[in-house]
Order: sequence, then structure tokens, then C-alpha cells
Amino acid sequence: MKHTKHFWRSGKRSSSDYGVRWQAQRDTALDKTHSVGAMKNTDKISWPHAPLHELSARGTYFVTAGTYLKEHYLSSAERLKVLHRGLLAVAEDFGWHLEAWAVFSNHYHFVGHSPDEGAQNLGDMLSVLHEKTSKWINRLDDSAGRKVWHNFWETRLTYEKSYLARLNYVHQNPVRHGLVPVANQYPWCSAGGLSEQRDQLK
Ligand code: NI
Repeated sequence: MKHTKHFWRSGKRSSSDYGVRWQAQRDTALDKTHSVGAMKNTDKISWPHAPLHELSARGTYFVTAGTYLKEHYLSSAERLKVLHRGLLAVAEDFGWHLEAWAVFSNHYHFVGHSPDEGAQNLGDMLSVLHEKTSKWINRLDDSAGRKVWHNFWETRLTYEKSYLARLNYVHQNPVRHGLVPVANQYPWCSAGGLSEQRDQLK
């Protein structure tokens, strides 16, 4: 944040300075989301309603997607497993290399590298995941046509420092949510036995 103040005071602003500023703001919003610990308190988050997707550039992205009205539609081990496996499967199908991810009962996060051609297919990739998981969950709950997913938000990570911070953020997310004392005890995330999970997909 010192960084941002400096730019404001000096009157020098470039688009990349805004990049830092927006990332810092989002960091603050996300910290509020998770600092409370227990999952049920995430209901207090106010996520943006109409995110602007800027996906032209190839790069590394931090992505969060949440369920409609933050309902805990995935609150069973079986459902988390299906979403988890689905996320890794669509990433592979759409050419995204995921470096860190964490899947919860009403949202998920990941840090991923886009395909060389660019990040434009992120929306399609998540649509496939959301459509498939919605249909499956709605079938289980006998609620055909119910809206399960809300939207997704992405940030392109253009600074090494913010990239490393987001990687750590995603890896530690199960701990931030108060679900486990140590991240590798949470099965539906990249900290929990990465290579083993990737092998199971094949
Ligand atoms: Ni989270």
C-alpha cells in the first residue's frame, strides 16, 4: 500500500500503477473474506456483481468463482471431489496449467497459466465446469434448472510479488477458512497431494 500512496502523491499514474492499485484493493477485499475463519462467515462477503473480464492477454491469472447467493451447494465430500476433479479436467481440456487451487462448498480459487494463444477461453472453460456440475448437483437435489453458480472474477498477475502472494493465498486458503490446521490436510486443494491427484485424473 505504501507503493500506491507514493504513486498518488507523486501524481505519476500509468496503467500499470492502476494494476497495482486494483490488485491491492482486491487483496484487501479477499483478506476480509477469509480473516473470519469459519466458512459460514463467508456469507458476509460482498463480491462484485458485474465483473469486467479483461482476458485478451496470455498470462497468469488468479481466479475466484462463487455459487449463487453463496449457497453451500457443494457441502459434501462427494460433491467437493466432483468439482475438484472437474476443475482439473476442464483446465487440461482448455490448455490451462493450474499451479494452485482450492475448492470449497460455495466457491473455489485457482492460480493458472493461460494457453499460449491467450486467456479468452477462460469463460468457456468455467461455463463447461459450471454447467456440468450444476446439472449433476441439481439432479442429486431434485432441483432441475436451479441456478447454482453465480460468476467468476479474475486478476491477471503481472508482478512476481503479487503472483507469489496469490500462490500462497490459494495454497493456504483451507487454513484461512478455518477448515484444517495445515493446508495439506485438506483434500480438495493443490496443497493436498498434488501429484497423486493428477495421476488419478489419467
Ligand atoms: Ni476462499
